[in-house]
Amino acid sequence: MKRLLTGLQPSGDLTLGSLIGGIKQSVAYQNEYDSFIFVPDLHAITVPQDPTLLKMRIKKNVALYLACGIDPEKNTIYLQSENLYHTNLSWILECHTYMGEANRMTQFKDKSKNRENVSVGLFTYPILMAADILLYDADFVPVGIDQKQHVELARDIALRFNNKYGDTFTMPEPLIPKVGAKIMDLQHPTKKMSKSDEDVKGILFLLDEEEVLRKKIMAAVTDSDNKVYYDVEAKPGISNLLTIYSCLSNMEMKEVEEKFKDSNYGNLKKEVADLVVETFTNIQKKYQEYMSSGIVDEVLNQGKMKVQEIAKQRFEEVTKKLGLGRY
Ligand code: ATP
Ligand code: LTN
Repeated sequence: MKRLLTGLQPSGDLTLGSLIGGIKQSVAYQNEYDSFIFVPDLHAITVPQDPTLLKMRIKKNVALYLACGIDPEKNTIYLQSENLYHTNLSWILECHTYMGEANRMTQFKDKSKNRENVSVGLFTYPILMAADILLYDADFVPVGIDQKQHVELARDIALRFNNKYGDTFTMPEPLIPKVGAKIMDLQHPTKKMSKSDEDVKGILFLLDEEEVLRKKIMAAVTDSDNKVYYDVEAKPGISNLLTIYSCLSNMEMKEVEEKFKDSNYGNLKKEVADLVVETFTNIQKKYQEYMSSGIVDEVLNQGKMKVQEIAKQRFEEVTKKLGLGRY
């Protein structure tokens, strides 16, 4: 059975973008693939975090995975920091990554812009991500378009390693959603909706209350032409709303365009808001149940044992090939 693996950083509360780019695809494929979903908490500390908030968000992420439909019977769910092999393998992969390659990562360029005291961890972040993926022989990695370059780096490192030391790592493939690969900020529709942005007016958080969601959607930035159709270049705001509707209704974009072709912007926004509220309210109900039960710790304990075993074998194979250690 092919393996699928993904993770969502606990660097902020999860958003509609996290749901569509990361979680939804994992849910869709969980019957077909051996599925792994984890919390990359070590990735979160590449930028400053409040320890109390971080601890809370780690648990929240897992409860949200479950509430969004990740079935603990079909998925291995675990924390990155509870398996030391991730960072051990990351070091080895760093020693097989060229500075030129790491320098080309556009996310680092974006995230280090206008920030003081950028950490070395933010720079090496994609290599830790490669370790997350290669440690478990993942065939498919569901991510939004912003992470595609990182999965490609993992492939390049795997290929180099395999060529030098013999077949070791599986070549991972990114799984990018056809629609919704980049959900845009409602206030700045040419910019990705990102959970760690300070200005939250354009971000739909999975745990936002109904009133807040409606307010944010009704205030979404559009244009003045008052015709509803999909054209990312000319109408980024409207195209984003249509994309959100298409992803949450599972309707093709053509059908969505047809449905709204005679609507005004107010109507479109109201229908998008209804659908978002319905989807999020369902998630929130389940989330509350999972948070107040012991299931989060239960699944994490099970996941931890399983992944440590898998990772140990892979790591020992790697160290042996490299000539490290004594045996
Ligand atoms: P940060 O702002 O901290 O960088 P993020 O929101 O960009 O966070 P994560 O939540 O860790 O990133 O991303 C989890 C997954 O969701 C990744 O696969 C990412 O590509 C995807 N994702 C995040 N935001 C969006 C978005 N706006 N549209 C589509 N996919 C997204
Ligand atoms: N960098 C990713 C989170 C992440 C990830 C991974 C995703 C860390 N390791 C491995 C897929 C596979 C992000 O979305 N910000």
